[in-house]
Amino acid sequence: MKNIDSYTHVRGESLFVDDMILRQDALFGLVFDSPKAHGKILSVDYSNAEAVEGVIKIFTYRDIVGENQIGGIIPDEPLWAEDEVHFCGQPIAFIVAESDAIAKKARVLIEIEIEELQVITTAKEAKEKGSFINAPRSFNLGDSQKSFASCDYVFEGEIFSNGQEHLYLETQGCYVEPKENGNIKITSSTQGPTQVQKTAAKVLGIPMHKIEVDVIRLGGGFGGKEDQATPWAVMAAVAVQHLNRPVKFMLNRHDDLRMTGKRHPYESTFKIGLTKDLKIKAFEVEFLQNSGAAADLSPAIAERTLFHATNSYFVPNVKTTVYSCKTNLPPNTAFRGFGGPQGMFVIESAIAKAADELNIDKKEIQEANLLEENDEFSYGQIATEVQAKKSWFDAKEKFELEKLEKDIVDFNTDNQLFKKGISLMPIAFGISFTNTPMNHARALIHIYQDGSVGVSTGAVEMGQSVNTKMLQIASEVLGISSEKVKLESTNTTRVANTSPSAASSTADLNGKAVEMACNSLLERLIKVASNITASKDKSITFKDDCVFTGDKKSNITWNEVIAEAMLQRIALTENAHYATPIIHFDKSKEKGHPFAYHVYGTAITTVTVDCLRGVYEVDAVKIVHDFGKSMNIGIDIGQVEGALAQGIGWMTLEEIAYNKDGRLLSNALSTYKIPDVFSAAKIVEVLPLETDGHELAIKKSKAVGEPPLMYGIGSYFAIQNAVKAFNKNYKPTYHSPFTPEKVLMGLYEK
Ligand code: LUZ
Ligand code: MOS
Repeated sequence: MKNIDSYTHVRGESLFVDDMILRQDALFGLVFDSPKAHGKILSVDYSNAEAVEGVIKIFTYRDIVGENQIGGIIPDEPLWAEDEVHFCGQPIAFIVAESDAIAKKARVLIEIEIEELQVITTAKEAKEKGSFINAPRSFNLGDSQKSFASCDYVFEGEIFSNGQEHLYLETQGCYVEPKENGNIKITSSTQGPTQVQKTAAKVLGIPMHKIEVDVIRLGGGFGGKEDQATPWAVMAAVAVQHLNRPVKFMLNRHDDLRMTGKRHPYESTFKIGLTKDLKIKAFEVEFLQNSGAAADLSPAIAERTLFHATNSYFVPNVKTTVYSCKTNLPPNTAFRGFGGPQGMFVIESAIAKAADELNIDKKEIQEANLLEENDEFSYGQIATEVQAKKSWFDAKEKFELEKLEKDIVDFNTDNQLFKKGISLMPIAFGISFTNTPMNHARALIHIYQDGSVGVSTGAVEMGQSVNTKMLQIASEVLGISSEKVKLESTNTTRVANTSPSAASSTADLNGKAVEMACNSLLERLIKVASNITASKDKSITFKDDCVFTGDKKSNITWNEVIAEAMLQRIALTENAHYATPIIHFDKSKEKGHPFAYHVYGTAITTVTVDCLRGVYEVDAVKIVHDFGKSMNIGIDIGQVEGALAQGIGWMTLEEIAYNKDGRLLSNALSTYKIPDVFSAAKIVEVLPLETDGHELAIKKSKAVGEPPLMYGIGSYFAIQNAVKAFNKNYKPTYHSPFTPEKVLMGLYEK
């Protein structure tokens, strides 16, 4: 089944926040933000800005009726700064005017005096100065310290991975309208409607039931709208509370880049110990996460880094520690993979370093340590239904690795100025929110009396096609055609208390709830149908909009059954709640079974480096991926392709740069490069691994949003291998992104 939004998408008819028709008296918002990364606010003079004709009001923390607090995990972040600022771009005030242009004109007239304080921009600096978000976390398995003594080889090193800008096509934004009796309706481009509702209620000092949050769809989220869509919606809501007029607030690209957090940069140090037969016996890492100026989701992201620190390998002795380091950057936040990619890059680098030192191929170490059935992860979960080896050997065989390698050797022998490189990248990614209480969802299904069906869930459509999957489930379970089913917007008055659409878990959690609700409806309808057809309940099924008795199609239609059910006063609405069974985690011991299951796969990446210019092309990425039993292979392969491009971008081109004063230098698309059509892999081949799927995955179709991003890590090592083929003196470093500048330096390193 194709994406249900494709028709309106290609015609430009799909609605986003920015397409909403505004009330005639609507106003427009704009943030005034800190020009300094750290300091005391001595004075702010709004008088010239307020005098601009068409400026209605400039809001500050003084206008907040409830609490000036938006921190989700830790209450450490004000909506608007009070007397201190902690990052460039930190919101201080909110200008509401009759137009965007007027607000912009007013913004430059605000005068601020700041007494500057010391600025920290790197995690290392923060650690040296003892500047942390919270206490460090540590996972332990076996005894790494003791095991190093009995290792044949021990290597140490330093790793850096840079942040990443989400660059959703649609910037952050919202439209907020006053309703009667102080009620407020927020339309927001958010992955977390409940987070917006809850935070708005707290800041406005009103109960949650007075706030309705509606989400039509997002033009991309990638984690950037899990927590960080909230402040903008809350600011507009504060203005609506005071002015009783609608406020629209879309960030322009420049403001969005400057004010929002990104993927966390990590600085890490590792120690890896191996035996002669290349088994990794011990592994220690200290991760320094650059969290930015407030917690946001950093503690949860740090935790996921620890969960994925050994990727798809079994290591019997592990000690991993992560520090969430407080710096004067915008609070960094969720980004597809949620700390997992940063963890995996470190162990892949450690293995690469060991292979370099031992003068062997990296894949020999990788292959010798792949997870097997019943291996234990450092956090106590026992690996089952493991596909690490199967995907690895399938990839080698089906994509003819030996031939690929030989072609590369031949090419490199024949060519002086172009060199090719290849690498293998296995993945194992845990599915579930690592915070167990978040793993739940609900669905509300109405069957209307004409037989058409409306489905509401907590799932947010952000281009990942989750609505298509929800529709597929409803139509399959009820046995009706997809035209009979409509997906409603995501709305807090229809489905309440939702977890954000995140953690690759949205289709699993919400899909299971849809399945349960539809099954309950079906039970009732089967009774009605069995009466009409005078046959036993057990023999009744619904298919193709008709009633079947046994295997025989009856002449009774779905619509007739619904009409009869109405006459019999049968409830045609159902609400279901799903909470993932089995999972648990004990933070006091750092042990448990946090994930419903893991997703596996292996990618083979080949690249060509232009050794005069340092530029490179990704020739091909060939992937064997564990979809389980995909319920929509077109959508799922689309997710693999998109995630791969994003992962390659993170590893190669995308370079976030702040100066020493904490100002974002890569603040436009002229200075921040994401992969375009020319730098995307020339060939992407995706072969589904043949497996039975997993019971806890919706229709046995495994989660697919985040895991394939980490295939992109393969591009880093493929480029390294090409550089090595050109320059025997090249000393590999593990400092991503591997930009053309760095490649060029490596090519001519003496
Ligand atoms: N968000 C979250 C996530 O709140 N918890 C998670 O475990 C998670 N994992 C991946 C992406 N977003
Ligand atoms: Mo996320 S990184 O919002 O799944």
